[in-house]
Amino acid sequence: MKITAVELFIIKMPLKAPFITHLGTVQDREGIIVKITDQEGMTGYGEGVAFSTPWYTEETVKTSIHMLTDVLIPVMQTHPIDHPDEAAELFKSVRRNNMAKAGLETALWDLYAKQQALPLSKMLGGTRQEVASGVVVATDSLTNALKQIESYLEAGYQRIKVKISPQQDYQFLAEIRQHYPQLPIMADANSAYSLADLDRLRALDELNLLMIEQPLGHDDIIEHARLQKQIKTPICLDESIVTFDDARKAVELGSCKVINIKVGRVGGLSEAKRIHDYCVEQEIPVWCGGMIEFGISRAHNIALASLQGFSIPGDISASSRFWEEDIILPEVSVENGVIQVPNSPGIGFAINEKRLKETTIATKVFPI
Ligand code: OSB
Ligand code: MG
Repeated sequence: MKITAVELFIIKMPLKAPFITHLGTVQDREGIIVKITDQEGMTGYGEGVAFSTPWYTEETVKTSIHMLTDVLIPVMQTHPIDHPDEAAELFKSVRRNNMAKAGLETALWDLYAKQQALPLSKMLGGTRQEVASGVVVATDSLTNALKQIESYLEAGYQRIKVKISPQQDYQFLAEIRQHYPQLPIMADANSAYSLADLDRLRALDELNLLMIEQPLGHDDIIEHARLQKQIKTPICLDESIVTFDDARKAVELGSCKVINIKVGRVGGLSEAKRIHDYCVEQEIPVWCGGMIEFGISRAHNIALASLQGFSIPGDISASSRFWEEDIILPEVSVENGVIQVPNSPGIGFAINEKRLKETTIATKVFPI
């Protein structure tokens, strides 16, 4: 791919409103923007989606920077890459650190698609011209939740996801269900329960939820299989699916009926596509998860969600869901519940250089 440099930008932006889960609150988002340049001066962009603290996975912004700087970029310096699929192969010698890997890998995909003058969605085999958009409500107040839902429905979102925990589940959801009898609602527990909570979880069956995401352990597939046999609501796995093999084992065991695919969590677009292809074969619906991300990652998500198996509206919302001003141009926008898939080469969004500059807190450059 004739790569000449990799550049990292650590950026930081406040969220419009705190994102509250039982695991903690995100108020300021740090992220890593990866820029790869080729001999012709063409550029590809990726985003490392680890958080500042290890609440969702074990990675953080600091561990990602360490991995990129001391391990992954040095591998690229000694191994020329002809196709982005080779990155996953090259990085196999490094255990996990999937978000750091994905930051680089997604930048390679953007650059490769631009070199081939093809939209990234087409490059990945996507066929959808628009992707369905859903949004997440993450608050500990019912009043706020109802207010937010009202405004999201006005903005056209097709599906609402609500963060739940044993402190905030049946009553909270039942109230929302009462206000919106027909609304597609799903719940995300981020591992807030154990099998001892079977009765609480079974009670949710009557609320007609699309699915419940990751009720049990973040690394479990055995107990989820046990739980799925005892509740009607389909289980969707998020945290537990970190590799293609995790997806295969979870489907074989019956641990879930739906899978949330996040590019960062699984180490890049190549692995995300493999999981997608397998799920299509197994008739397991998938949707694209979100990481409170900036525009670069949003753009990669849109390209991925253009693949046929993404049949459920994902957590791909407008830039304005979280940000006063995003780092891409145009910003991601939702109209009539959908996001248009760009037709220009690569991710199909330009960098808002002014915004990138004003949100950057550190940079590093590596010649390749
Ligand atoms: O569990 O899906 C999750 C955000 C950060 C970390 C984990 C999760 C989330 C979300 C998606 O719920 C939020 C979004 O980006 O829309
Ligand atoms: Mg989740």
